[in-house]
Amino acid sequence: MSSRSSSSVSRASSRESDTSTRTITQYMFKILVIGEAGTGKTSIIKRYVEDDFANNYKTTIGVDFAIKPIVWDEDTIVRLQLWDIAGQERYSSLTRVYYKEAIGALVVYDVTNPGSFEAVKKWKQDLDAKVTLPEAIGGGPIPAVLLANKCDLASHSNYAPPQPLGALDTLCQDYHFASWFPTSAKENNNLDEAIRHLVAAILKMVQTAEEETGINPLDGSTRDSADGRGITLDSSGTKSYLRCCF
Ligand SMILES: Nc1nc2c(ncn2[C@@H]2O[C@H](COP(=O)(O)OP(=O)(O)OP(=O)(O)O)[C@@H](O)[C@H]2O)c(=O)[nH]1
Ligand SMILES: [Mg+2]
Repeated sequence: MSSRSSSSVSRASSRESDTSTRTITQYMFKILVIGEAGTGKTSIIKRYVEDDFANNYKTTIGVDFAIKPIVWDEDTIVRLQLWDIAGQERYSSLTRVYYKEAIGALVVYDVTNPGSFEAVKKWKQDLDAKVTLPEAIGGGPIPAVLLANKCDLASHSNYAPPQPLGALDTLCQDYHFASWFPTSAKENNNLDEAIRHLVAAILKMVQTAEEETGINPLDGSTRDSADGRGITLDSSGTKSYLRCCF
């Protein structure tokens, strides 16, 4: 899989003259999942993609991947390519390669591990130093959402993290997170909401740039040049993939 296709967009051209078919736009977003070892990155992805959870801890070696398609609305499908980045220090020299062409990130800490909260700053700074948005969307940091994971273990609860809420808000402001969410991969809490928030932020940027320029800011394609790579719905509403895009 080329790194280019990892953040590219498949765009179907409009077919206004053909009333029996309707085309929808498919986006592919490369999303990084980063944070200290043991905070629950692999578990979050497993829960989100497979709706499954394992209590045993098997550390990630290097990087792993998962794909999650989302029917965003009747005209839009988003395929998330989730990159599960190992948290162990020994892999840190590889992150520049892993981060290439990412368009969004989930930064995870473990609410029962204060060290992992402190490390969020390091992960976010490293992320911002190594990957930026395409110039066509203005450059700058890629959208990121902070996940306060393992909230099922926070004793005082309602899934509130033990860190003072003010501290989380300040961290978000100082380190440019779009937002933070208390999550539990174990109890499937707030993952959909957090990821939808991130995807909404990315889509807004990409679609605004497309509307202004007519050009896909991620891969430079125009609607016409990408014709045929989208999905057509026939009059019965059946989906048919015209060509695989990655
Ligand atoms: N109680 C609870 N345990 C969790 C949760 N998420 C993950 N865990 C557990 O935490 C441990 C580590 O989870 P992983 O998902 O492997 O952590 P990771 O961040 O991928 O770790 P590395 O791959 O080493 O970077 C495992 O034993 C999981 O079962 C959660 O939301 N609640
Ligand atoms: Mg892992």
